[in-house]
Amino acid sequence: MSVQIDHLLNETRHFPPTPEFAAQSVSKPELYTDAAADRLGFWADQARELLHWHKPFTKTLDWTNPPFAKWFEDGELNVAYNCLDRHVLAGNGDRVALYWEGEPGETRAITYAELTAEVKRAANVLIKLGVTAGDRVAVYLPMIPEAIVAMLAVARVGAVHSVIFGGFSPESISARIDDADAVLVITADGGYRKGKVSALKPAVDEALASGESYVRNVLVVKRTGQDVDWTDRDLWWHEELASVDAEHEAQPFAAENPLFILYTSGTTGKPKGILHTTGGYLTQAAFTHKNVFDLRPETDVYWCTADIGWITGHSYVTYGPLANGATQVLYEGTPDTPHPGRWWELIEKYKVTILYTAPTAIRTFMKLGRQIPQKFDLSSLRVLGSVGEPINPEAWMWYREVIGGNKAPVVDTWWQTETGGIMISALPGLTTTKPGAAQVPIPGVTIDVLDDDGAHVGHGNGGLLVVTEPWPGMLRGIWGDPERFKETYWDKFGNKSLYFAGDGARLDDEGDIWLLGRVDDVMNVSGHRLSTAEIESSLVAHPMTAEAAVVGASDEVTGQAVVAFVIIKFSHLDDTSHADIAATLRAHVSQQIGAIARPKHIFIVKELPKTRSGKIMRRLLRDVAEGREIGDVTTLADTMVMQSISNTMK
Ligand code: 6R9
Repeated sequence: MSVQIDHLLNETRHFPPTPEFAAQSVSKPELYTDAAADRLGFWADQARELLHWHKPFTKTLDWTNPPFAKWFEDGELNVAYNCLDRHVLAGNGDRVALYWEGEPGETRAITYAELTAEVKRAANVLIKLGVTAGDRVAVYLPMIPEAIVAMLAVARVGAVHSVIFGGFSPESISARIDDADAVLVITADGGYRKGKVSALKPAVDEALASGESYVRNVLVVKRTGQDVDWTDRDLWWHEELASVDAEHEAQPFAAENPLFILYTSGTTGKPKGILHTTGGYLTQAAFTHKNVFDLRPETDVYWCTADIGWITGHSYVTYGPLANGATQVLYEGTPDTPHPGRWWELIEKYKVTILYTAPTAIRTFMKLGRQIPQKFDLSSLRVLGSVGEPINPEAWMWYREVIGGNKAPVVDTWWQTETGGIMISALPGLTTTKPGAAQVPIPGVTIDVLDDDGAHVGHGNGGLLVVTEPWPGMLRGIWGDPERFKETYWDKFGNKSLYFAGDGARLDDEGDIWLLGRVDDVMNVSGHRLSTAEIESSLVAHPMTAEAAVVGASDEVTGQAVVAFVIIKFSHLDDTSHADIAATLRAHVSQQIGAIARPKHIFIVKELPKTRSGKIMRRLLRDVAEGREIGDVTTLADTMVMQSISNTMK
């Protein structure tokens, strides 16, 4: 980490908003002063201004039992009504909500009136299938409009969605279905990725094969038309939607009614079901989407490239943009299909004004060269956002110059599945930006950088990133595991109201925040969180493996890459080559967890470096994986182990 800090310390470029941008900024400087003067009053104002409350709240925050927060507790609202009906009632029904583009090239423009009508029917289908408020519904869909319709329909009837990323394996699907006791799964026959049809329903079938879940029905969207197996519990989405009433009146639910569970990797093997509720979450999603992207819903065309299987897809594809009545692009496929300029072609075609994407994508495009984006007219772009991992100053500058034509401000946004919405970011009309820094907490959020003892580190120093006060979009818990919720996030400093994010950060001389990456055993590969423990347990579940250690090694494009060191049982070493073993194990992890978790490299070793108490020293393995001089080995039980590992790799 010290190399990175030195490098960032040399970064002195500053980009103030242009006078024209500042003059028309959606965000006014009073946001900061108002929030500083009365933080809770500020959030209450935002909640009232940005959302429709069927029953107004009178209480803003209950924090009498930390870390369990209640926001806007006595208020009632309907999330889907806020994202749909009220825009239609306000006369904006003809505004396009989604410009959808399938990977093979089909297009659909869906207005707010049409989206509302479709969600009403889908809500009636859920009711017909016996889904009631509080029930959990799993969603396993590609990036098609029905994914958003499904989420909103679940929200509309007060049920709870658990969206499972389309790349996850049957085992990961069944673990999530079981953990949440889901009663319904919404999926598709398949989807298009990289020019090919990928199967989805067969993965759901396999996940449900044991027959032990509470799932009563599987609702299947016809996307690709491929053959699928069919059982009594399966129903076609289009047939069901056609069979129900078109009208559905949204009922209000309490502000703390659960909205969704989203699983994310932690430091142990078992993914955590992060729980979010409605009123506070939607307030923060809408507030940040409006102010961080300087949104003008009447004229902007917004595009967030995240998949709905991740939190960014929840807050900045579904909830924030639709609550704000924005027009957005939704794209099904990969950036390089059928040609490497596909994204830039879409921006030119739909005249996208706001782009929100991840550093790993930017670095991939940098590698391909600026001549590809330069073939397209990107002059409509006026705000660029980055999320998911630290953005290095080179990638930030390339994004600004090549994609933003040197005029569109870049905002680097730090947040997490747990925080629900953006927490640290420049506001493009107000903040002088610095390449590589997330910079300042958004108005109403309080952040500090502390040392291990909980003391403020001061300007110019590094430490641990902490949120010091509750915020409206905060997670309300880990599904079914309140103890793990407390231990993971709130026990670090012995003060139950300090939230420990798991990230390292540094304050520069001006007090701006620079994120430095995770400080725990969580890796960040292409902006996706993966747990070393989860991949290790998958590797040792294979009969060939005796022991395994996984580290995240720096990678030019993906930020980090999964590198595994495994000890193979003697009985398997004789007749199989190392290359074959590695290939088998990579396929095994891919099958157990999903392709994103597949190790980039697997090294077969005789021993692993361990301390005397038996802890694997991943720091040393990371040195090896990154080709560095091996660090201090004095705490190793056997100091020769590293020599032996380095020899294996030569
Ligand atoms: C939104 C999202 C959260 C983790 C987080 C941190 C990393 C996200 C970042 C960033 C540096 C940024 N992270 N944004 N690091 N700068 N702008 O990505 O949520 O998938 O839960 O990941 O991602 O390490 O702790 P999630």
